[in-house]
Amino acid sequence: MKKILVTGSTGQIGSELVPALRKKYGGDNVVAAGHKRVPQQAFIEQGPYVTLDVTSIESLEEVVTKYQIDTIFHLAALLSAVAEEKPQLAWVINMQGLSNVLEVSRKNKCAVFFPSSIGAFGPNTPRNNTPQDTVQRPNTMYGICKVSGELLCDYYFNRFGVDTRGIRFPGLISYKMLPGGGTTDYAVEIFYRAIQKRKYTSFLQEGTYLDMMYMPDAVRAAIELMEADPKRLKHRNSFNITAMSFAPEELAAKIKYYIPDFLINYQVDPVRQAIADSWPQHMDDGAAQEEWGWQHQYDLEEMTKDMIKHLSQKLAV
Ligand code: AKB
Repeated sequence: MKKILVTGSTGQIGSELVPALRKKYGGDNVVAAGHKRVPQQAFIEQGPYVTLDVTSIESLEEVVTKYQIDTIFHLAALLSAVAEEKPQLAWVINMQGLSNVLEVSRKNKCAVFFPSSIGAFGPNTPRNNTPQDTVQRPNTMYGICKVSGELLCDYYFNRFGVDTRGIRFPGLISYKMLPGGGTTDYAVEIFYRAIQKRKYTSFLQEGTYLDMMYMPDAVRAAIELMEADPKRLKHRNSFNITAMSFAPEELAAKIKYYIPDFLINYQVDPVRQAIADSWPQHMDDGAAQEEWGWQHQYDLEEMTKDMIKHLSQKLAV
């Protein structure tokens, strides 16, 4: 990786991936692309920033050729809950965007990182120890885009030799940027409310177990996969990875250790609950461990401690 483009760079993952890539490969070698959201000032100062609509193949190709890009981290996409509200828009952004990225990458010999998700699984998938290779029949627009995206990336690798690699991310927890419109967002919101208001109303019910990961692990995973020796990769799109699995009441109990008067209650959102109920509770990430040495660093304990420390500083409590 010498010249990198990150699409959707102002989102939850991009806001932390771009600085990590710039630290590793140099600020000038990482072009951050965003569309509607205004990027943080530091972000623009530390390297090139472009406004880019990934559904326009011409605009994408212009950026790739101008900056002589050889690797694209394609993060621009709508998340699960928003995609259920706007399924047609989700199909255009998530699928047309990816198809454009793959086609431009074929022509310009770029490698591609594609973030898939636990959403690529569905209600017929085994929910515990979800195997790397198993049934993938999601019943959400987000999931349909993710599983189609995995297949399209594998197609471009097998048919045209484009170096595509991907990860099925669990819910991602971070203090720098709020996620926008996902089902696992509760696991971030809860920290803000706990620190600011001492109470949180969860939109997922008690007992809803989902795979989760702290953002530093997620960012490291994306970089490590793209650095991995291709000869070791038996899979490409996409690898299961996880770090922890918990239900809302378990996260609340951990937070309560630091904020003893914190209270959680429940007002279930049927749409997001149905999405969560169709996703794995705990994936088997053995293939990622074996093929590129994946290991998480943060468990529930470590993540909660770090989130409370950094978010309290950020919110100046
Ligand atoms: C979402 O909830 O939509 C995402 C995901 C798990 O892919 N965080």
